[in-house]
Amino acid sequence: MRRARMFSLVVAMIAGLMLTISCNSCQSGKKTAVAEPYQPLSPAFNADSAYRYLEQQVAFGPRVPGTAAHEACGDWLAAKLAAFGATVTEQRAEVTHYDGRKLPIRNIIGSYAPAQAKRVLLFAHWDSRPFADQESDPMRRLQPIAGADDGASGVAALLEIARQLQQKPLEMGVDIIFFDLEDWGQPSFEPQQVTGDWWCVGSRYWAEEPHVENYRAAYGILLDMVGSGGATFLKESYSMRYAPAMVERVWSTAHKLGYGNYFPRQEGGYITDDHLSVNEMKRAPSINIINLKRDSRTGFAPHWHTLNDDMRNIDRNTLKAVGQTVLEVLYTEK
Ligand code: AHN
Ligand code: ZN
Repeated sequence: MRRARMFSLVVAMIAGLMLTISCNSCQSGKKTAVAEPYQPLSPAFNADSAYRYLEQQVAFGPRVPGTAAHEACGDWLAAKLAAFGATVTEQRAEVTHYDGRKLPIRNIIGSYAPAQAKRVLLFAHWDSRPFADQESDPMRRLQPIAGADDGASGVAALLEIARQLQQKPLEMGVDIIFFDLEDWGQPSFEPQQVTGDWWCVGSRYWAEEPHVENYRAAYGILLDMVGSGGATFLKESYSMRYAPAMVERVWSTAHKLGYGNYFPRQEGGYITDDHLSVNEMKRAPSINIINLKRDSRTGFAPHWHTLNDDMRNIDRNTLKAVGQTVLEVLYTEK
């Protein structure tokens, strides 16, 4: 017994010594051979959670302003923001559209630390387009789109960010705005194109009449079509004009996190989108993170404004790349 115990003690000592040596050598090897990986300061963005919020919006049916599905989804979005600890404000209005039709606007705003002077604005549109006017079949063009990517994806990422903001509060204020009536621009199949601004109507209404008087934020980030596989967020040109420093900060953060493939350092052209009025009215220097394609007919992904914009295109990895990048920008703010 004594000999056996002595033997196992010696074996344990030798094993321990070898472990120490190998550990020392591997550590010193790491220090010389591999650069220190970037250490994120943000909590982990849960892409499964974002995916579920996306599915839940699509399950209401097309979120076309004036429909029951739109109203029900709006109630659900406001309740989600409230459940995630935001102070919720709604802005309702009515506007006259290009065809003389009266359309309702319902902007939904969730605020964190509403009394803080320093603020950041995050936004996306929550309505979906009433007509799939990029379809080739004229009958199919009249149907509303599901808007999984165009609409629901940006909102889903922002809901997951809201959930994270509740769990790990920031000192600065954050406003999350879901803008309505972005996507009811006059359809391309109508022969008489009426002059006017028929896109991004909800955000223009808010930019002119914000929910808080003299509203200003340090910067703004718009998420538009951030859910499809193989998305490429080219540097949108209004973003470069109005907020070049933010473009640089967001793109370099994405590259540090390992999402460089989604954020090529290439310019993608001017896109009339919800960030335009926010910039023009000087509410916040704002950028647009939007999936742009240089080699497509429309400049967007092939499912854009077609009946194919449904769950089949949605890829959790894209939601993760965008969501984690935005979170990291927020949690590295000084
Ligand atoms: C225009 O095509 C004029 N603007 C694109 C903005 C948009 C529509 N984003 C999503 N749907
Ligand atoms: Zn659209």
